[in-house]
Amino acid sequence: MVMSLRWSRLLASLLVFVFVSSGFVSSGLGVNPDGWAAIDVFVRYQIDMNKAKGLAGNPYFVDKLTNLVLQKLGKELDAEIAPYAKNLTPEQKEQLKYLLVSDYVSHLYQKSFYPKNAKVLVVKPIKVTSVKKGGKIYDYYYAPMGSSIPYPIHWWVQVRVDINRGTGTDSRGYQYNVDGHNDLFKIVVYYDSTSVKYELHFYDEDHPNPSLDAVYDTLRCILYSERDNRYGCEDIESIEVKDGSIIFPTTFSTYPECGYLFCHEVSQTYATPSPTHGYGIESYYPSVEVYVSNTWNHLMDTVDTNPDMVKVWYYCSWG
Ligand SMILES: [Ca+2]
Ligand SMILES: [Ca+2]
Ligand SMILES: [Ca+2]
Repeated sequence: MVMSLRWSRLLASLLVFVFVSSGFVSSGLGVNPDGWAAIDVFVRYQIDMNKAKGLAGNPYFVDKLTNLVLQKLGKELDAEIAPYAKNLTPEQKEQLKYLLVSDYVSHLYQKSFYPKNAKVLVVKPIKVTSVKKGGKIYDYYYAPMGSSIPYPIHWWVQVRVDINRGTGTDSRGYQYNVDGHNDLFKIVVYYDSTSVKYELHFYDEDHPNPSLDAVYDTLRCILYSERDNRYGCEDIESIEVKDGSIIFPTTFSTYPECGYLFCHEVSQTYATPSPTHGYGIESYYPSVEVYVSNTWNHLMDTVDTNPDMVKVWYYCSWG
């Protein structure tokens, strides 16, 4: 599907507005707001400047930009989603706008983290066995690939309902009704001698509310016209490993929430309706496990935020 001109123009104006008005940088670049190629160049430039200024690790990066967009351009977004959102409540429409914008900012931000002169591997996990243990079934997937990537991550763990569908309530009391088919079906690995970026491809992601999910899938696949749409709309998220640490750039499921005196960490669970894209760093070790569906939109951590939910385990052998 080809992105509509209206979407192109809206996003172009959003992005120009966001990065100029946020005060992160003042750019002298001439930008044609109708041209996606020019926008991509412009945004990459802005992100590079943020990184150079040390703002890349701000845990509120995506949230701040998202809220700024919603505050200033909510009406334009309303007009964009209106044809698809007739059956949604006003609250769901607000959620939808937040989800779409935060996903888009996060997407562009993640694209800036590629090792220079990277070698590339494409790995597709294959199911090899199911094991029953303690009344639960564990599916094991295997992805053999000889390589010399510097920080191999072998274990990727996804909650089963995200693949097989299901309904329920998560440990924080959020309800979900998801149709599944959101399998981690491909991992694209970009690496050089000192760092590696894992780009995780899921067939889809499911908002816990099916009505909202249907509209969300449709709009994402208009927005990202190159993505696989056989089971909804493909979701792509990435992490980076270097200097002995795993970096979750806008893909961390935990974020700090601060009151007047203290901050505390919020560990978001699977069915959190509007997840906050956190920024986080965890230690790398060879047997580390990455929980790729701590939230339904595939925010992650090396810590499981849904220990009560059944999992599927993917094992990658990197040779
Ligand atoms: Ca789905
Ligand atoms: Ca979906
Ligand atoms: Ca996602």
